[in-house]
Amino acid sequence: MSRFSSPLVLLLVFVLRVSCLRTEIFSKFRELVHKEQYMRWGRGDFIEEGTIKQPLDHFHPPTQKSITFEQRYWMNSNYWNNYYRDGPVFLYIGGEFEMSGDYIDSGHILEMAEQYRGLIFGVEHRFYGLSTFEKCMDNYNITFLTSQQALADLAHFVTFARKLYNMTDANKWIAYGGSYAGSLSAWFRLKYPKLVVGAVASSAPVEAKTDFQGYHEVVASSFASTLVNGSAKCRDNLKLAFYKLDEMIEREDFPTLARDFRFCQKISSKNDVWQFTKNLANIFDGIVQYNNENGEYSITTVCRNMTYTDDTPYAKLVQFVQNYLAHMGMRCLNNNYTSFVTSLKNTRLDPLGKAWLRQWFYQTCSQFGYFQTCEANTSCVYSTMLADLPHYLDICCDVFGLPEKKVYQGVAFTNSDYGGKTPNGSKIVFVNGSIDPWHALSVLTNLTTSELAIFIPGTAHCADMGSPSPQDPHNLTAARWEVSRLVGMWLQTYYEA
Ligand SMILES: *[C@@H]1O[C@H](CO)[C@@H](O)[C@H](O)[C@H]1NC(C)=O
Ligand SMILES: *[C@@H]1O[C@H](CO)[C@@H](O)[C@H](O)[C@H]1NC(C)=O
Ligand SMILES: *[C@@H]1O[C@H](CO)[C@@H](O)[C@H](O)[C@H]1NC(C)=O
Ligand SMILES: *[C@@H]1O[C@H](CO)[C@@H](O)[C@H](O)[C@H]1NC(C)=O
Ligand SMILES: *[C@@H]1O[C@H](CO)[C@@H](O)[C@H](O)[C@H]1NC(C)=O
Ligand SMILES: *[C@@H]1O[C@H](CO)[C@@H](O)[C@H](O)[C@H]1NC(C)=O
Ligand SMILES: *[C@@H]1O[C@H](CO)[C@@H](O)[C@H](O)[C@H]1NC(C)=O
Ligand SMILES: *[C@@H]1O[C@H](CO)[C@@H](O)[C@H](O)[C@H]1NC(C)=O
Ligand SMILES: *[C@@H]1O[C@H](CO)[C@@H](O)[C@H](O)[C@H]1NC(C)=O
Ligand SMILES: CC(=O)N[C@H]1CO[C@H](CO)[C@@H](O)[C@@H]1O
Repeated sequence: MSRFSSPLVLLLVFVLRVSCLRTEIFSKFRELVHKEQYMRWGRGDFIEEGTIKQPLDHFHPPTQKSITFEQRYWMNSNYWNNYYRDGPVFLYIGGEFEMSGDYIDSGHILEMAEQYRGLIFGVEHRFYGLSTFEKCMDNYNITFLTSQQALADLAHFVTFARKLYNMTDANKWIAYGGSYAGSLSAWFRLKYPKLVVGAVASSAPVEAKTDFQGYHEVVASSFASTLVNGSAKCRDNLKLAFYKLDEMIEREDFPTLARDFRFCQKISSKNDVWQFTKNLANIFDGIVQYNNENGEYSITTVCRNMTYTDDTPYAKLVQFVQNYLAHMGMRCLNNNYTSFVTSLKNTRLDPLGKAWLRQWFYQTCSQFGYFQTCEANTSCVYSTMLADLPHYLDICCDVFGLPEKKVYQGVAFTNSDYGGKTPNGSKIVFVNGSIDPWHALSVLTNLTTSELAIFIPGTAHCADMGSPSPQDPHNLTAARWEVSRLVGMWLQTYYEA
């Protein structure tokens, strides 16, 4: 199993998987973060794996021809107080990634399971990992990849698990998740208050938004934040470097750009240029989003590299990107837009369960938007080539046949169904870090006495979900304490709206 592999082996695996999609850079980084965290904190608990049969469509009565699929789940019962059979149950909700038992073998959720002697379940999200089925990726079946269906899967799972383990109302459930799965956690409590007594929603972008300018605005302020060794100079130098880069693009000085940024192939269209600027943005986005959750690259390293005394900002950027590519084992930067779109259109099922880009792109086109633009009237530091919202919308149309109007409608429906930044729920805690670009779409203020916000200065995406470490800033430790305290309080209450 992956938990025993060495970092070197893992890196080799990444190298082999290099096909350098636009977001491939981002996925590699995300995966690395997860593995590093796991290698550092995994407990090696005994984890059981199982599957549950789910209907593809929960909202229409089943017929002879109704499609079902097997959804994977994992269980960690090492801390469960099952002697009296009244222990609480933590439901770790899977998001847009392949899940595994590793996810319920480390992190704050384990501390809470230990503290409250709880059982932990982890449930993989439909259409990700191996919770898939033959032909699920075609343009018809993928329309059942919605957050509403995912919540119904969870509701079915809770009912199933209660029966299987002979649980009663004395076994109180807590929903738990981060990022998109953090939104699911909040929404699960909102829509199914009789199944979970409370929810922890870490870095949850509960507001859907088509033109998500805020992401790159937070990235800019994170590079300027002295809490994490950023500075105004660092942010400004990045901006100057990208300004120069835009000038070169304007002049069509592609030979120089190709040499400086190690292009894999010649730029052959305006779309490839867009892909190139997106690739660069992805490098820095990953570093900010996972700041200090990954060993090598952080805002500290970027800002050190971007502010030393010699050289122009552009030269510093070139140097940094070259270092980064070498570190990630990438020989070159693949800016082939056509191959990117082709891969999004690929409906073949990945037998290894690693594929997630097509699925996630579908979810953004149909429900969430979240398109991370870089408009000139914002503080975004990157190339303004990325300003192009219509470009993202074209991809939705081209790949899934979803015209612009449908994208906007989907986003509006999501906000009306769940309530955007003011979900009308109770016993939900929203945890956010000031450095994390996603906090711009989350709940940052207390909405009511039981819908609470914890805002942690200086931390990145889902930092509170990690295992406690002596190096943690005081405010992160305090946030975990507060989450545990609230969970403890909710466990004393009844199931209620
Ligand atoms: C959807 O998935 C089912 C089950 O695998 C498959 O039989 C069907 O061909 C797929 N596509 C459509 C359009 O129904
Ligand atoms: C649940 O109860 C049934 C019937 O009493 C029993 O056979 C079964 O072993 C129990 N399951 C668990 C997981 O305790
Ligand atoms: C800031 O830089 C110092 C020195 O490199 C490092 O020890 C510290 O962890 C950094 N702080 C943050 C929040 O990244
Ligand atoms: C840039 O960052 C890399 C990676 O941490 C580091 O090895 C290198 O020394 C840095 N360069 C400068 C000039 O700070
Ligand atoms: C880009 O990718 C497409 C589709 O995979 C391929 O046909 C084309 O040759 C590639 N272009 C370059 C310049 O490599
Ligand atoms: C920035 O400009 C875009 C159009 O380019 C517009 O839609 C958006 O509202 C503007 N944003 C702000 C903050 O002014
Ligand atoms: C919020 O939910 C409560 C209880 O379900 C309901 O009574 C109330 O009218 C709702 N408020 C709004 C603004 O929708
Ligand atoms: C929310 O309320 C709690 C007290 O219940 C307080 O400690 C916390 O600082 C508040 N959060 C915000 C973001 O104001
Ligand atoms: C952490 O919170 C305390 C208040 O509890 C505050 O005084 C301090 O400035 C915060 N630390 C950081 C790094 O923001
Ligand atoms: C960027 C941002 O929205 N920051 C806000 C985060 O939440 C705190 C506490 O509510 C506000 O003071 C910040 O303005």
